[in-house]
Amino acid sequence: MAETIRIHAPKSPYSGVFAICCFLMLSGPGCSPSDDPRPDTVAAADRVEVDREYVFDATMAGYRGIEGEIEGIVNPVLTARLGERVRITIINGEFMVHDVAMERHGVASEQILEEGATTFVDFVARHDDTYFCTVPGHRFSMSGDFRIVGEERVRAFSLGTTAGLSTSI
Ligand SMILES: [Cu+2]
Repeated sequence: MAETIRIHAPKSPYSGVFAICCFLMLSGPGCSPSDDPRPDTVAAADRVEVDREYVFDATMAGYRGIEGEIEGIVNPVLTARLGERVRITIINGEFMVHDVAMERHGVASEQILEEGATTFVDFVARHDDTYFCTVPGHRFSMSGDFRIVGEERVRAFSLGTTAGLSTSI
């Protein structure tokens, strides 16, 4: 049926769109799983676009970067430009309660317990800050700096492990 529409109404700029819409409507429910077990709020938040995302393996030894320029670095300095939407995602590296919170931005993730569980915190970068685990006794080893950087500033890396890199700030 959709093919008939395309062939007999080729001059209308809308016919193609209409055919595509029909196709999507017909094929949509079949392909996309609609039985997402997560609550709507989490699923919706998950789909929010962010400008910058950092991913950590979280253990009592600290937040260890998993991807990008923070890979392998424990409690690295995170950076963002003013106004950017930032996400910090943590993956639990052990069976212990952890979370991640921003002291000044005033946001905190949910707490996770199981190894391999994941959660995140989203915020708009407004000022320098500190990220940390709110579980009592954890902040000592699980915290790091978050810094706003400008156009002229090279992204800061970690405090210790990349001290050899020449980052001009
Ligand atoms: Cu913790």
